[in-house]
Formats: sequence, structure tokens, C-alpha cells
Amino acid sequence: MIDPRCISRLNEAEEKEGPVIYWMSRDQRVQHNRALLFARMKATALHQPLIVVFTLATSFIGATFRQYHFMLEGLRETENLLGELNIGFVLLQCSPEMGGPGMELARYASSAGAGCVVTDYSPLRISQQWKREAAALLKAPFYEVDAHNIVPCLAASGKQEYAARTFRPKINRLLGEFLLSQPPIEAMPQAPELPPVNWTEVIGNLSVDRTVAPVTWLKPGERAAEEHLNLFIKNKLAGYADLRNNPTADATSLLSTYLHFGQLSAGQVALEVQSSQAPEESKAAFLEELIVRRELSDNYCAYQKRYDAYEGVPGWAHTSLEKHALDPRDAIYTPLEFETAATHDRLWNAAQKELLNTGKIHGYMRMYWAKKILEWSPSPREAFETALWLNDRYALDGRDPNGYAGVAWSIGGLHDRPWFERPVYGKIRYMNASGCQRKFDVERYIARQETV
Ligand code: FAD
Ligand code: FO1
Repeated sequence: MIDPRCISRLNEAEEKEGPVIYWMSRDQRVQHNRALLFARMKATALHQPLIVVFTLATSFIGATFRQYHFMLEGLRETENLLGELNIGFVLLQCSPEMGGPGMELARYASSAGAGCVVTDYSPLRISQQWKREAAALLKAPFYEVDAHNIVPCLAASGKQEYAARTFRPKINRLLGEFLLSQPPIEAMPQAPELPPVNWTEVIGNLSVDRTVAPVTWLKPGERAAEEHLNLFIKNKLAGYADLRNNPTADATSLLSTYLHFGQLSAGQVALEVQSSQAPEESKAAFLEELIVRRELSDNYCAYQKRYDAYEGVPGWAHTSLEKHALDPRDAIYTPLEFETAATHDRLWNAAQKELLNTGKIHGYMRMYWAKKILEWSPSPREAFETALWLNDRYALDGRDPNGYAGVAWSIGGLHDRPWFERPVYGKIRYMNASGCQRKFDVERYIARQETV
């Protein structure tokens, strides 16, 4: 049922009697979740109960209350949906003093006498570190299942890809074998005896920065994600090819937060888009972003160790940016001036205000937003760090391979090619306000951010 190319063994322990644990992290959903499906199969084969465990880290790559609130409200629903299927849910509150999520998971697995542990795949360093810690301690077999990518990241390519054009054929060759509908998760015969999570206490105990408020325009959780997807397919997909780069057209899916937290399956999105009545051109344009662009980001983070650093950008870009690192800048802003949207550029300030107020920036403006940080920072390295810091602090969909690849594309030419050389940018693709003016009504976009 689960293609073995989606599964990696993280230790060599022998299977034994005991409950099956799914250590949920990246894919926070019940349906269309290969990792949960695999754990369910193990529980049936071993005639054991199934328990989902979520280890809540006290801090996560600069995440604030805005992101934790969205995630925890989604997990609250996940606990209910699992309960309806007689699948247990345990939330472990982890602190560095206690050794972190990997240690906590291993401790829980040992106390529960786990017979098998399954987790979901992520290329991010923090996630890999947690799993190394757990693998060193677990006495039960430990499996990792890629439930996030349609084509499993490690099967799509064995190396860092140069660009979408080199990656696309590898994805397309395998898509038919992996873009398949998945059977629903069946209920277990009986539920393990577990106390419900005290969500009020969990949310109250969070020691994260609460100055970045939760958003209200997007409802968290697996059910809201499905509704949102259905509305996008019904009302917006048809216009996607023509309107997706127009930030005043409200023409994109706004699914990235659901996909980031795994509250929605990319495979499910792709299947429903493919079977819709929308024009082929819009389906193709959307699937290119959802499948090729998104899974190319995992490829980058899986094979470029420095994915979240200026050093990780392609050599040609690094050389060119260094050559222009001392060029005079038209303007120079501190991270705080960027954060408070206090530049001379009304259009850039509007994009930053969109980020501050709504936790998102329209995809087209996001490129302009990052490139101007390159243009008005004292050095390309500082620009890279400022863009990532703001993106991961304020964006709902931040702390994601797409963000690392997005910043590296904008500032470091990742997955792009050299362009006509110019001051400060070197050979990095240039964008300016008049280019935006030609594409959409800039004044309308600026006005909208004032009213948010
Ligand atoms: P749609 O246009 O509806 O696309 C559907 C899905 O395809 C998206 O949800 C997303 O999962 C994927 N996708 C779309 N564009 C891209 C892209 N360029 N690269 C990779 N996947 C893509 N995306 C994030 O998920 N998190 C981030 O932190 C993030 N940071 C970015 C930073 C910069 C500087 C740039 C240039 C891009 C960044 N992106 C990020 C990629 C992209 O901007 C967003 O995924 C997209 O705007 C989300 O809006 P949407 O869901 O309406 O996208
Ligand atoms: N995953 C976890 O397993 N535990 C956490 O405490 C946790 C916090 C968190 C905060 C913000 C955010 O954007 C994601 C968070 N994640 C957490 C999930 C996260 O998406 C993935 O586990 C990693 O990104 C690995 O890809």
C-alpha cells in the first residue's frame, strides 16, 4: 500500500510486541497522510493500539504566537478526528532542560513499551536532529515516511538540482507512480486509554513572543483546509494562469499555510485540481507551482546543508554578489527599519505591512520585497539574514523549505540564471517598481494595505 521508496529505516531495532506510535511533526493531518497510513498498517499487522504523539518544542526557528496558535488550533481538531477513529493522541511539552523533542519521544516510547515508531519526513536540520536523538535511544524499529512530497524527496533526485527545468522531468517521470488517491484511515478496533490534552494549559504555557498576534482571515485545521481548497477550485482556479501574478486580483489559492503545517495534503490538492473542470492552462500553471516548485524546495534543503545561509547560494551568484558588495547603495536600512516598513518606497512598505498584518505577502510582491532588501542592505549576507528573519517571524507559512528557497532565489539566484550585470545585484535578476506598475495597479495594492 505504501511504496517502499517513501520509507526509510532510521535504526536497526527488531520489531517487538507493543503499541505503534506515529510521531507526528510535519504532516499534521489524519486523511491522505502516508505516515499515518503506514503506522495504521503496522498496528493492524501487530494487533496493537495506535497512538499519535506530537512533541511541542518551546521554540521553533523564531516562530511566534501567530504560528503556534494556528498550529495548536489545528492539532486540537486532529486530536478529535483521531479520537473518532479510536486512535490515541498525546502532546508532550518539551523543554531544552528535558533534552528536547527527540529525547522526550524516546522516553515516552519506552514508557509505553512501543513496538514500532513511525515519523514523517522533513529535510530541515532541526527535524533531522530530533530524529537522530530519538534513533539513538529507541529500542523499537523507527521508520521515516515522506508524507509531504507527492514524489518522495529522496526518490525524485539523489542530488541538489540546478533549476526547475532539470528537476521537472525527474518529477514528471515518477508522478504517475505516486500521485494516487489514498484509502481513508479506518477506525481501530478499540481506543487506548489516554487523558485528553489540556489545550488551555498548553496554550497558556507557551513561552513564545506574543507580540505577533494570530491572524483571523484563515481558519486553522484539516476541515477548514479542505473547505478552502474546494472554494479555490470552484471560484479562483479558472483565472489562475492569467491573474496569479496580480497582487490585487486575489487569484491565488492561499493554501501555503495549510501545506506548511501539513493540515492539507499536496497530493490531495493535485488530484482535486486535476479532476476539476478548470481550463488546462490554469491547472498546469497551478500544478507547476504546487508540485515542481514546492518539491524543488525540499530538494534544495535536503542536499544543501547551508540552505538557510548566504553561503548556500550558487557559486556564480555568490561570486557576483561579493564583487558588488561594496557598491554604493541608493538607500540603507537597518533590520528594524525594514521590520517597521519605514523605507522610502511606498510599494515595499505596503508589502511589509501585508506581512505584518496578515502573515502573508502575495507571491509576486514577495520577490520584489526580498530583492529590495538586497538592494538596501549594507551587504548581501545581511540582506539574506534580514529577509529570512522577517519571513520566519511574521509569515504563517514561514520556517519552510519554500521560504529558504524563496529567499535564496530572490537574493542568491538559486534555481535562476545569471542576468545582465548591474550595481549591487551583480548578475542576480533585478526587479523594480516600474516593472510592477506595468503588471498591476500599484496604487490599489498600496491602498489595500493601509486599510488592513
Ligand atoms: P499559489 O500560487 O496558490 O501556489 C500553490 C502552492 O504552490 C503554494 O501554496 C505553495 O505551496 C506552492 N508554491 C507557489 N509558489 C511557490 C514558489 N515560488 N516556491 C515554492 N512553492 C511555491 N512559500 C512558503 O510556503 N513559505 C515561505 O516561507 C515562503 N517564503 C518565500 C519567500 C520569498 C522571498 C519568495 C520569493 C517566495 C516564498 N514562498 C514561500 C513561495 C511562494 O511565494 C508562496 O508559496 C506562495 O506565495 C503562497 O501563496 P499561495 O498558497 O496562494 O500560492
Ligand atoms: N513541529 C513539531 O514537531 N513540534 C513543534 O513544536 C513545532 C513547532 C512549529 C512552530 C512553527 C512552525 O512553522 C512549525 C512548527 N513545527 C513543529 C512543524 C514543522 O512544520 C515541522 O515539523 C518542521 O518544519 C519540519 O519540517
